[in-house]
Amino acid sequence: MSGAADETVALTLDEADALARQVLSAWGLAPDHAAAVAQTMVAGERDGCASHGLYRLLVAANSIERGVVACAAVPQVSEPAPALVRVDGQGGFAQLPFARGLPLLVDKARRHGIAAMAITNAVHFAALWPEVEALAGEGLVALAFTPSHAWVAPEGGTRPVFGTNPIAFAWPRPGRAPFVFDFATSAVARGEIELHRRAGKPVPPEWGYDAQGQPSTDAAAVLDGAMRTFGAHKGSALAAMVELIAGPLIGDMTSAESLAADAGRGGSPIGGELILAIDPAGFLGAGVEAHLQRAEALFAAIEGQGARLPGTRRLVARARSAQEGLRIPVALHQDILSVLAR
Ligand code: NDP
Ligand code: PYC
Repeated sequence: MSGAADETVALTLDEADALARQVLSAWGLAPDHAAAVAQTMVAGERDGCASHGLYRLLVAANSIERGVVACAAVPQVSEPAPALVRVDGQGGFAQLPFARGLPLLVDKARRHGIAAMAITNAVHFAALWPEVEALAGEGLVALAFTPSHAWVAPEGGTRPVFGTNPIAFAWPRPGRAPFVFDFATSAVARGEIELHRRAGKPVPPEWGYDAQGQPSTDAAAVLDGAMRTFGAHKGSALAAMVELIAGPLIGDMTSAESLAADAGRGGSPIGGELILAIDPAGFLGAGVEAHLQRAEALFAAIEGQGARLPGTRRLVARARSAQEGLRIPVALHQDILSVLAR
């Protein structure tokens, strides 16, 4: 431990998992949900994604407290078409529906070359990379999209319309970890602004507007106002795409509808997620290995000039956490214990 703001508590990965399950169970989550949700949060913390790590225990407890989550929901898996999987989350957290639909999605992608899974009616608070990474672990190319709550202004406006709407992609690499990226279409994830607010730190003015539509460096003011998309009109268009393909296309809510359904309770977004899985062997047949090797030349050209691949920071953090365990801020640890005691 060092100075007050930097003081940390050490946890092994197993201790973090046990703590997460304990908190989630104490808040009434059924054991299979608690296990799936804890796994995602610990993976986030392990990989250095603090905004979607153990901090999310506070977020999950808040959503449960506000009556947003069906704690013992039993996900319903169906097959609307030969290459489609639908998992109705029945109002529970999205992690268990993903796990329940995953084997069928993998099977369909292998049989048809491409398959899609829609998770609907689920509460989503998490990062998407664990899901696309799981599919790449099966040798599949994967994409995932989910809307959230209407917190983000379109480029050219200052009032929220879009969610923070992440897009994740994974590409399997022979003999090594997949190429993975996963980012919000907002300038930054909302969770990152929440962490700035907790730490009393200013945010860059390009992250958002206050409620009067003025650029602001006050994290709380931006949370009350509107976040901005990344990449100006380009991020704005991608945010709209996520609304469409993981909202109306799969029969679920847009971010504005999700926020309206929350009715001021302040819970996590509830709605849908679209996941696409593509088997490289579908187009490439026996040539699949040679073509995947050609992709390696692309990665080498990126790294060869000193640029880094997305995902490498996470993998370094993962290796460090495996060696050294986790360190979380004392204030977060105290807040988690308070939530456990409530
Ligand atoms: P970032 O802006 O930090 O971008 C993250 C991605 O960009 C990662 O793949 C990261 O790789 C990569 N990256 C970052 N810097 C570089 C660099 N210099 N060179 C190459 N690649 C780089 O993340 P966001 O704040 O946009 O999102 C964080 C998380 O929030 C995501 O996991 C997302 O899924 C989650 N989220 C979830 C939402 C939901 O509704 N469920 C809503 C919004 C966000 P690396 O990890 O290796 O640094
Ligand atoms: O950080 O923007 C975010 C977010 C929304 C839902 C889950 N995470």
